[in-house]
Amino acid sequence: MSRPTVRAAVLYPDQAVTVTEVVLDPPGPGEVEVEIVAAGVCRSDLHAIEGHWPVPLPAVLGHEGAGIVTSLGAGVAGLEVGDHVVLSWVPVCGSCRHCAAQRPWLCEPADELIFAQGVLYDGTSRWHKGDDRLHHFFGVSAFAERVVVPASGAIPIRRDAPLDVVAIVGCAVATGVGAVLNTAQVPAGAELAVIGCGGVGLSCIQGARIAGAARIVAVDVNPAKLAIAKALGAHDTVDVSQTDTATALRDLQPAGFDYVIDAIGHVETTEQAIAAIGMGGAAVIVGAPRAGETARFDPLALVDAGQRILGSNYGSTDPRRDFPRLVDRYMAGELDLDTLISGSRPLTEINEALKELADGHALRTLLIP
Ligand code: COD
Ligand code: ZN
Repeated sequence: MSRPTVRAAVLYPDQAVTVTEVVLDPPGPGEVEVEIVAAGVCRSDLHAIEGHWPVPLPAVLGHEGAGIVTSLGAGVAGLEVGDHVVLSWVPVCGSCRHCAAQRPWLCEPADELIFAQGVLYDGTSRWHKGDDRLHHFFGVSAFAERVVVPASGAIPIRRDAPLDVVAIVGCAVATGVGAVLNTAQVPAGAELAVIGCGGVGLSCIQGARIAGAARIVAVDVNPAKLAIAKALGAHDTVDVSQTDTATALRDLQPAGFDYVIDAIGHVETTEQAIAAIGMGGAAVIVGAPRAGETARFDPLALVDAGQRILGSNYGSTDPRRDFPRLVDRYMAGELDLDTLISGSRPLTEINEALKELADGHALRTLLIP
């Protein structure tokens, strides 16, 4: 009997992304199969293509998506065929020390197997092309018609939410809103700046608006992104295409900010974020640099001013707790997801979608299989 194939976007070691028919094995114990309704294109997909991080290749790309459960592997509890799910790129083991300590975003086996090796929990992959094994990407591989993921990575949400909108909850929105509400726990009245207004940075701005921040300053090099930041709740915007970010932020707020979020992850933007915090402030590092890069800061100033540098991994998100809440906020009109979605394309146009993100024309493009 021939094995079932699905259309998927594969990143090959020569860094070409090709949409092709691949074999998807059925879900094993503790896994589920999901039919993808929509998948968002994130800057981290570009990082993988550009080789900034070590990623096992070839791999079926994509880490932000939503769909409908089509089949359950043995022993899966808490999910049913037909459930609407948003996919999580930290499909937790549920029993390591970080999971036990309610820090599922730091799940150790997810890091060691799912990220580092591009396989599922039994150490193997469900993806094949001919005799070759393809890897999973971030345990999601959303750029495909159907996927197999650990059941802990398929988060059930209410059925009246549009799957082709809430798909972006799984990365951009969880990462950005979570950095503000979970990692930094920004209180009402705080003064805050966000460097970088892509899908993630704009989600930070929305998190700050929800938290009741008294001042939200958006920083970008792209005026179009700054206009969207303003519409989503920024009180002030700073175009740093011709000026230094740290100086511009000091001019705007000489005493420094309570929180400055780096939603880009260049060494310079991380250093700028740390330089722009005030007494008792915190820099929240959301964007990740290329593997091996290091940033500099003045430890004496940090100690004198009682400041903190916080790394925010996945917005310190507990997907089972936070995804349904984020979807509820969208449905209640408290969180704008529609503005973050700049367009949609068929999966076959993935390279066009990647290009429009790289050249700054897109925010989130949805790929529809
Ligand atoms: N100064 C100000 N703004 C800048 C600068 C600069 N020097 N350079 C670029 N920008 C702006 C761009 O104009 C753009 O608006 C924005 O920064 C970047 O937006 P996107 O849409 O390209 O990026 P996002 O929002 O999709 O992703 C940003 C991340 C920082 C999350 C991502 O790149 C990253 O580093 N991820 C690693 C951390 C992580 O959580 N990874 C896992 C999944 S995302
Ligand atoms: Zn992402």
